[in-house]
Amino acid sequence: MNSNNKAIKKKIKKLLDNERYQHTLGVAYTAAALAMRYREDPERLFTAGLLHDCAKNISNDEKYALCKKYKIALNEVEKKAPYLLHAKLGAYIAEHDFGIKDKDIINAVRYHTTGRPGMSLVEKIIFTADYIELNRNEAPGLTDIRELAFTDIDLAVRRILIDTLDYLSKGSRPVDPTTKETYDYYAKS
Ligand code: DGI
Ligand code: FE
Ligand code: FE
Repeated sequence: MNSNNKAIKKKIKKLLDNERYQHTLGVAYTAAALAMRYREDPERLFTAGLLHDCAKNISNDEKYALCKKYKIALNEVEKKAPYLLHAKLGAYIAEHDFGIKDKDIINAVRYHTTGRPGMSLVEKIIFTADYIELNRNEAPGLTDIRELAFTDIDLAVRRILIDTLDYLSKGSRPVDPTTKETYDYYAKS
């Protein structure tokens, strides 16, 4: 691990509770492994993995206050579902508090929950690693999705979106418009 990632890891440990930190390390190492598989830069993906949930342990009130302070625009679903905010807010924190300049890393944090149409490889890897890392063990079909992640990342993304929309349709949580657009782009038909 390079010194930059060592420093980010230290800082992230202080921002997160232990469970979230263990998940974060799982995402970072899984993303680095996927980077090796797809000939991306593993250090770069490790950074994105470390940062993806950096805003997760901020309270809902504080998240809304920070979005207002940083002038981050919220859609109607985000106004009602504060847990979705950690992605957008995390991207801001990654850029401004951690000094990340790599737009791909910032977008990977920003879209890790909803995905977006036309994701880059870096974004697809974080989206997928978040779903399959070792501490995740509730989603159905994980064995298949984990294999797919290392054989065809686009098929993995497609399958995760189908399963996520299916899961959301069975609950009462509102679906973010970006999640729907991502589903239409990667999984419809
Ligand atoms: O922060 P994590 O828990 O590591 O993971 P995450 O940021 O991907 O959040 C995962 C949850 O987000 C999962 O339960 C599915 C849910 N989710 C994804 N898209 C949407 C969504 N929830 C709502 N309400 N609306 C969405 O569009
Ligand atoms: Fe998250
Ligand atoms: Fe996560």
